[in-house]
Amino acid sequence: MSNANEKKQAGEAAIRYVEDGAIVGVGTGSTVAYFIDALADLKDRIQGAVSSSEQSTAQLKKLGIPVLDLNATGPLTIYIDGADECDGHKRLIKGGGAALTREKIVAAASEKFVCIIDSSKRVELLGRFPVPIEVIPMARSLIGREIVKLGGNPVWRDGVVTDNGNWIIDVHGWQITDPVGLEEKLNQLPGIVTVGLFARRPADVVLIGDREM
Ligand code: ABF
Repeated sequence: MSNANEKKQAGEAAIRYVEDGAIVGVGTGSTVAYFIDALADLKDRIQGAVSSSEQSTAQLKKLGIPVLDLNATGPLTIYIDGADECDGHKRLIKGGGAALTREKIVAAASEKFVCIIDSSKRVELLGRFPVPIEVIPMARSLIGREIVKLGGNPVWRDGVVTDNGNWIIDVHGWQITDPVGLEEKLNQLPGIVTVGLFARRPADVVLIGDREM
């Protein structure tokens, strides 16, 4: 099956986790776009959505799904999002779409994180996909030097500014045997806003196509 078909299957299968009356946390990316399309069919049965990016907000609003402020909603029961890589412990690399900061915020506010992917994202060891890191612009070179000390090859995603006005560094060359430890080590570095490792708080459910991992 093509990646696009698997993404569509996963996006549509995630609907089964949306309960009546829910406020749904919504991620970003092409797989999530399929989920948002499917969510539109339920829009009269849910209160609305909390979005993780301007991109998803635009699609939600175009389909008539109310977009709500996380400060007004309180904790969410469900968060649906994609990923760039997923290991056997449901730990993820995310941020290929440059939305990692708001994605991590909405995931942290949600009781259940359902990750929707195609089979090409499933890996045994995280790191083949370069780890996105959102940084405060003035800290780009400082963080780059720190990443080199940690054995990575930092590449500035030139020309990309996140919804929060920050920059992205993509880290190539890591074979991540301890994703939690690496996430915690990077989180300490001044200038880093968000690390694209979702390992301290992994997904709760992973759908590969329409199959639960
Ligand atoms: C988003 O989903 C990002 O974190 C990740 O980069 C992206 C995956 O994109 P796609 O679903 O288009 O493969 O949440």
